[in-house]
Amino acid sequence: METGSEDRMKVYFCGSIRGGRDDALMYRRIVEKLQSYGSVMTEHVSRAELSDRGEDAAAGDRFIHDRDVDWLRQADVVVAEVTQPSLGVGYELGRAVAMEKKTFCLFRPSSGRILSAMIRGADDGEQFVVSDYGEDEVEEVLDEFFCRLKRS
Ligand code: 6IA
Repeated sequence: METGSEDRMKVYFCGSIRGGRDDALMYRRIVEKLQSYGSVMTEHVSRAELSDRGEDAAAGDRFIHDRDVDWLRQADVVVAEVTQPSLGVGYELGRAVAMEKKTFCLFRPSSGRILSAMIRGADDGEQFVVSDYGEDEVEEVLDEFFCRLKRS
């Protein structure tokens, strides 16, 4: 049975904004799946209408930074799509490690890119996990991660 929204797992999702919006549709799919496990604090990252300028007339960069770091602090789990390189996502992942958050990174080798050693090399198989996936299997890979998370 679903409990009140305050009891739901808080998921912090990271995806490129100013690093480039090529994977915005994949972010949408990931966020939709994540919403079946808990409440996604950074749902805006997956908005198709958000451009790589990532501008918000009402909020300056300091506001965005401070609010996001605060959300990160409150998160139960961090999920990042890391195929499109993004300074902001790399920064969030570094902060997540420092905060000892359970973190799951998703990378698509079919992009032809090679993931940064600082992300791939941070995989410890438990607290920080990097998983390669193909376009068709993202929901399945997320299911496996959250299944393991529930058991731990
Ligand atoms: O360096 P990047 O812009 O690619 O960094 C992207 C990451 O930083 C995302 O995972 C976000 O959590 C965070 N981030 C960067 N810019 C914003 C932002 N801009 N709003 C929220 N989080 C951000 C304003 C967008 C607004 C119009 C909805």
